[in-house]
Amino acid sequence: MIPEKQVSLQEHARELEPELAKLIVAIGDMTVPLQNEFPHRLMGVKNAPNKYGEVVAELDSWANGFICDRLIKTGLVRKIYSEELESPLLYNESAPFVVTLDPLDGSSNIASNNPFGTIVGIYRKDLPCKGRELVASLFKLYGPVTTIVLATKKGVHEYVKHRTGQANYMLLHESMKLPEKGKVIGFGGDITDYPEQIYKFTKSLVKEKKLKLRYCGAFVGDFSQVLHYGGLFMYPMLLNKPEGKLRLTYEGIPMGNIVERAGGKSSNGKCSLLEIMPKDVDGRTPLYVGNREIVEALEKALA
Ligand code: AHM
Ligand code: MG
Repeated sequence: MIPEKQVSLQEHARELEPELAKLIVAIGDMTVPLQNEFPHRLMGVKNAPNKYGEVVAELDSWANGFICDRLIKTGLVRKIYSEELESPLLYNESAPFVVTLDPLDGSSNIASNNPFGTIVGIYRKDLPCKGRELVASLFKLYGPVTTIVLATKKGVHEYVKHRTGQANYMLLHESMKLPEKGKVIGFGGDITDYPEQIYKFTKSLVKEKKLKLRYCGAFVGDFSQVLHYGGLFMYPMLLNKPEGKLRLTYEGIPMGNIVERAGGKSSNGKCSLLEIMPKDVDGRTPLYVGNREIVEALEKALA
């Protein structure tokens, strides 16, 4: 639903508990200084790989430091778990929230100027705990326009950053729900590494159900189109990587919360991503998110 009058994120967040609203507004306020640095940090990689042994883009590493610093300065965050931190950052034991962070999802899109984003999970409890414990989760998409999609118990709302005016983010879509009929499919990983059932299922979505393949290479971008047009995004189990690529805590759970609150379904192939008790905060998971009936059919095909 598109709201009739312009409502800022600050105003709209008044429906939330005040300290949660404050944290979310602070996350929105980080956008301008963060984006101002993008042009200066498009090139280069860090010398040391991250904890997954992956090459880290200079922008990814800087964004992680910047966002962690700003989160700490809110005084509302007691611990940060980040995809780009070796170990969690315990800062203020009396602060209310524990935050998970993928500072720059889709970092291989930096060099080609394709979309990338930031994924955040907000808990009151410390990890490990199931995704059902999330108080809120959101992603920012730095695309042609910058958006925040926020999921709380009040629903899923999308805000867009305006270039002028005092209030930076304005409500764009309130109480988002996935369209009933899915239109698009996006999938990561090498198709030749897909198990037969997944390959067949994917082919049937394209050939029989006529879903259109649209893949941008950043989970945030591919997820956003599923939210708007309906369909499926997956980074499945692969023959050589049964756990897939995406991380349960930093990527799967926060986005699983958004899709489920928008009426869709998340899965690791067997159950909801929000029902898994993570054994390791850095663990990976096969990931399937989208319209409920599509994800259920996929679970069936895998059973
Ligand atoms: P990143 O957080 O290191 O950028 O990795 C996650 C990204 C996702 O955004 C995207 O869905 C996936 O990796 C793409 O991987 P691939 O290039 O293997 O398809
Ligand atoms: Mg990342």
